[in-house]
Amino acid sequence: MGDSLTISGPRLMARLQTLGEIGALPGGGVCRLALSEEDRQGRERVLAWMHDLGLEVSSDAMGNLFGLRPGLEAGPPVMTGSHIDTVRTGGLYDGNLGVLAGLEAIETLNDAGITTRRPLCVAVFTNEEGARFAPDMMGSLVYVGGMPLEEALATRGIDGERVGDCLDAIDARGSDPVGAPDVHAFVELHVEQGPVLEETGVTLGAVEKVQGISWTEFTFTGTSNHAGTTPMRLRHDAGYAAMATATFVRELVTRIGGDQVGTVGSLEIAPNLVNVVANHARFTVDLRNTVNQQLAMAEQELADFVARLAGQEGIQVERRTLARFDPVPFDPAMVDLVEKQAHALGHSVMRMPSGAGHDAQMLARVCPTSMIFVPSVGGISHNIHEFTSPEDLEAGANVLLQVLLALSE
Ligand code: HGY
Ligand code: MN
Ligand code: MN
Repeated sequence: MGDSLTISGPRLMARLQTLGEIGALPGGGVCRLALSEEDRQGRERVLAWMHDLGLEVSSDAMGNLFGLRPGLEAGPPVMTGSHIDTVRTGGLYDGNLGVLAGLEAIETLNDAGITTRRPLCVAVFTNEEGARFAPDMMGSLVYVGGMPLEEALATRGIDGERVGDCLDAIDARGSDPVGAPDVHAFVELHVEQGPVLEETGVTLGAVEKVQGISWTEFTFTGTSNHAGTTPMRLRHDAGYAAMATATFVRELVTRIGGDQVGTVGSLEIAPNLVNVVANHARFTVDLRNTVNQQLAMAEQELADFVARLAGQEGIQVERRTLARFDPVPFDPAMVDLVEKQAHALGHSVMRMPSGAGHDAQMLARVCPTSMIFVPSVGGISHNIHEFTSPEDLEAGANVLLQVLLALSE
């Protein structure tokens, strides 16, 4: 059933553009931080589309949203979806594509008058990015029971606000419980956010796993002092120590090689003045690898470096783990299904890991899961110039439709 069905590319593009207007940045791109006013407006827009499509809408205590399309039979739904929160310099597609392609698949089935055997569900997971409130994938992690709800609600963001208060501020705290989902299977369409598909000239990715993620926040405390009068031997320079650590991270990941990556993406030093030795530095280190044992080795080398540096520079060190997820393999049968449906539609497809974290890695804890990737032009994402061609978006959404149909029969 539904082999000849195709989604409407223009309708999908129109929704992506409309949603992209919420939180639009002056020079292009989107800023829709989790649980912000822009997130509230984005949720409202998506909920309106869910209602327009006749879906049964619900939300849980973590603010995750669900649009359910009943099937001929009751029972656990086949689920798709993603997130609509973005980083500060987000694009049109990261997360948004997975949600809106899910709605597009539903509308295509509505137009064709097709009711699937199993129910279908489109999910919008809260705070996937983790850019404001760590860890990332927080909403889906709580949804699958991987993080206690109370712990998530008590989490303070980079602005000091609590998740629970921010959920309430945008009236997003739903009534459904979290922690024991009943999902038949989950498949997420997402932009690759890397260069592999484009460099390889392949249209689609059948994602086999998500690499391990390690986020640590370091706070260094030294002694502020006069930049001119303080001999180097008497300095306890928190700013130097932070930047020495950032340099070490680059050297470490270069030495490890393979899939190892490392990023110092946020850094603040105080008092941040030209003629004062910094007494405070707070920064984050994002380490990732597809091989957990190598990731653990990188974490250990970083810890050892910081301990040595603290002794040499005479600074105090506090550290906080913001996120730590092992690599997650996806269900081989689901990866086969994505590959098969891509081939059936005549698209080139390759098996690959995901460099980015995704809600799918959390759903994989409770049901068979995989992902469909489409190329990112220039391999860029978390950048206002993020772009994927309409043709590739359409190809990905059509494969999503066929995978959902195959899973729901
Ligand atoms: O950090 C990530 O990989 C994702 O964008 N949250
Ligand atoms: Mn994403
Ligand atoms: Mn992202």
